[in-house]
Amino acid sequence: MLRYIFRSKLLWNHRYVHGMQKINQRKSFIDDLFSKVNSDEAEAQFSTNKRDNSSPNANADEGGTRIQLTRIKTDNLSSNCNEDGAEIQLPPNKMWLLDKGPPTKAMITREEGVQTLKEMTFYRELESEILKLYQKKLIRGYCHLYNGQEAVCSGCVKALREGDKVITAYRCHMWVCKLGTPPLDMVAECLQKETGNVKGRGGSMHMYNEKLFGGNGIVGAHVPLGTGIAFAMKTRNEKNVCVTVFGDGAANQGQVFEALNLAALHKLPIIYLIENNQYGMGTSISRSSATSEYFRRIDFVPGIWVDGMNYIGVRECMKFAINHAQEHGPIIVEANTYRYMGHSVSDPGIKYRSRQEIDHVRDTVDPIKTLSDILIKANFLTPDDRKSITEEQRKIVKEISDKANADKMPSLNELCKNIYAKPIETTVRGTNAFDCHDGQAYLSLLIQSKREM
Ligand SMILES: Cc1ncc(C[n+]2csc(CCOP(=O)(O)OP(=O)(O)O)c2C)c(N)n1
Ligand SMILES: [Mg+2]
Repeated sequence: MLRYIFRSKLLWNHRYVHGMQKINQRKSFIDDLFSKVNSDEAEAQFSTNKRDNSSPNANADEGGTRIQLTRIKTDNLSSNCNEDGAEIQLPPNKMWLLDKGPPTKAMITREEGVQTLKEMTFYRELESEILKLYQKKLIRGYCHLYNGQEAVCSGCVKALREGDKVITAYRCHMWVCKLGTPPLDMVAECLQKETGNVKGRGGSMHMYNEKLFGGNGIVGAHVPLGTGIAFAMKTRNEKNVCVTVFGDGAANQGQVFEALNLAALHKLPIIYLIENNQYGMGTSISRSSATSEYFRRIDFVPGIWVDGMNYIGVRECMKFAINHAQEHGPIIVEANTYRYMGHSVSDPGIKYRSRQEIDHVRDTVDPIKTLSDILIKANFLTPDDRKSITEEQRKIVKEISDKANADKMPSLNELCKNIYAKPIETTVRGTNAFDCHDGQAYLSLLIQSKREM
């Protein structure tokens, strides 16, 4: 029934846009979509972007963005389990300038699987809590949520070795925590409390720790920085890599190509990890990019496309990429993923795409669902366990949120520290940076100084 309503709605919208002539073509496309999604080896394609009718890209010839997300095969899973864990057949990676790629099969143990499921559930719940804090006006300024992309961060961080570094853009909450900052400090930073990761100075976009060089707000600008980190590693003869994470939108920046050139020239130990979440703000990849095959955009740096909704696939791909970068130099990894929320908390996220599109991705290839399906099929988990994990993580998140919220804001004196290496004069013409907030006091000071003149 749902399938029928959904299909009718899409056909109805389409009638206005393209006319009757294309309906038959569209109908068979949607049938095709569902028949693929219903099978485990499905490649879920979706095409509903409302504003994409004018796209010059051939990808959009069905009237919208075509989102390609892959589901993992779980049919024979229970028979592929032993005491070491379950063996998973991974969807094939696409490759560029590489003879060999990541393995097509990989193991996951019960312990790792359940732990990762808890962790991804935790961050999904935590981001949703952060949205609530923003809606209550407790978080101010920019705030970008990661819901839907969890498997990319989890899989990547699992593959890192001691000493490897990461730099990312502003969608950094999960990254900063996974790389060592306690979630309480991250939430406190979003709330700009003195207990926050950078003592309330940075907010949601600017957080750091020993392994993470930020949280960076300017699109693409951290890509040369990541390249510099890899350059430092190489010059110091350290046997480590820098994972430089950026989006599909940032991938079109000129400085990215300059960085790629330098990285290839110097054979730097760097992985350019592109989180292709299908949109840069309200613009879909088919409208922004002449080719959306980000992993093969440049003919002197190899690349791999990986299903970014599948933790195990990302983990294996990143292990391969790390070895490659260490041995041979730069490599691009494009993780195909999806963001459920709007671009930032102030974007409802449904003006440039439909709710059906979001629901469809959530229902078919969600990374948490994908992993829990695998664990259930492997008999590592029951559906009831799955429910209790969500409840348990929700409780932990609420405790963290309440605790962070009860912390103090930094004092004004504290806030102005460390802006200049040498503190500026505190008093200038009888006033200072803090006394001007009271308009009346400022005015009387002004009047008095005029009288004295
Ligand atoms: C140099 C620069 N241009 C524009 C912006 C505004 N802006 C912020 S995020 C964004 C889209 C980036 O999209 P993408 O790289 O795909 O990352 P995502 O938000 O999807 O994670 C834009 C244009 C900016 N912050 N910096
Ligand atoms: Mg994007």
